[in-house]
Amino acid sequence: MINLRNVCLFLFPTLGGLLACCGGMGKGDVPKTGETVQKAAVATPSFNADSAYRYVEEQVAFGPRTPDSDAHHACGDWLVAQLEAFGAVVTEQCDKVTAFDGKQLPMRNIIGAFQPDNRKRILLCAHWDCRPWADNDPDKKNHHTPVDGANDGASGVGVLLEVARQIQQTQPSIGVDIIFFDVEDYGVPQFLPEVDSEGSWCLGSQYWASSPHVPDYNARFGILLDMVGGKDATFFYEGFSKHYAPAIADKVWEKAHQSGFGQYFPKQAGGYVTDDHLPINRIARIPCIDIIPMMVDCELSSFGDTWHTVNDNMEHIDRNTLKAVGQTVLEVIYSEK
Ligand code: AHN
Ligand code: ZN
Repeated sequence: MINLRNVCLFLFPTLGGLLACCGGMGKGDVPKTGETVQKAAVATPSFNADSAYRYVEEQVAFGPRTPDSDAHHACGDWLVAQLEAFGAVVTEQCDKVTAFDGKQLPMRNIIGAFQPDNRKRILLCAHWDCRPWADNDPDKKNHHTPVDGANDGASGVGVLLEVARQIQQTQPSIGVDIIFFDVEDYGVPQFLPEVDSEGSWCLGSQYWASSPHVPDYNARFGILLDMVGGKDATFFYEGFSKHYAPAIADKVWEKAHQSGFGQYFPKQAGGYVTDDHLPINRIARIPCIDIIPMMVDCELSSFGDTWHTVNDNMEHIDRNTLKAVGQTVLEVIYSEK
């Protein structure tokens, strides 16, 4: 599908000009006097939600990608191979990080760079690890069961893999870095209420923001995707995003509305969420927003009823939401000059 709004516009004042347009202007053609040629950004490709859905499914098929599990290792290798197959220059950041419980966890941030030499860049990110505990499950006996992370983890990564595939087919005017952060979801579980949870989330992004994969790394802005596959998700403005990156939030929500996905993106304030965009804003000092659901009518969590439960599985992934978010992100990428 061609998005007419973003197709290169040739504005001709005369019928002759119009005919020239229909005949097609050759490469070296010079517009006649009085004709205006407006160079537009690259036309936005169409985000394929079936493809994104498959990428979500493939991650979930490894099993829960909890830190240091076999599924985690295998899925990490697969993510690297996927990004490389899409033509990205891949860098891995591997190190140990210390969890709230004193455990030393192996961390593996995976970064795919498109047009690495382009100085005009944007950053897209999602976490790829799974939570080891379904501690928000209504049934207490599930609290120590790891989650499938179909929405919480795999959905954001799945959307970004499809974005990567589209970038390979249609190069945008800017460079794009896709970062899959590790160890986001090892925050203090609810069954340990006495432990201070501040700083226990987002260990991979804290690490990257303190030592980016490229010295003096910079990007115009960042977009974090977190839980972008739930049915009828509503993405209100997340509080820290509006605080640190108001212009980016406005740009993204505007693109969503222009693309026909306004129902997913109410232009209203939501709550503040500690997430991977915080270290990016506060430590790396790159304005970064978070696209994260805030559900008005959910009983178990404002992130949705499957959040940190054993129901965060493929049954609750909706292609329409993946499409709304993925197409919006593509519109943003391809409108950058
Ligand atoms: C807190 O619950 C403090 N932050 C949510 C971050 C998160 C967990 N995103 C996905 N899972
Ligand atoms: Zn989570």
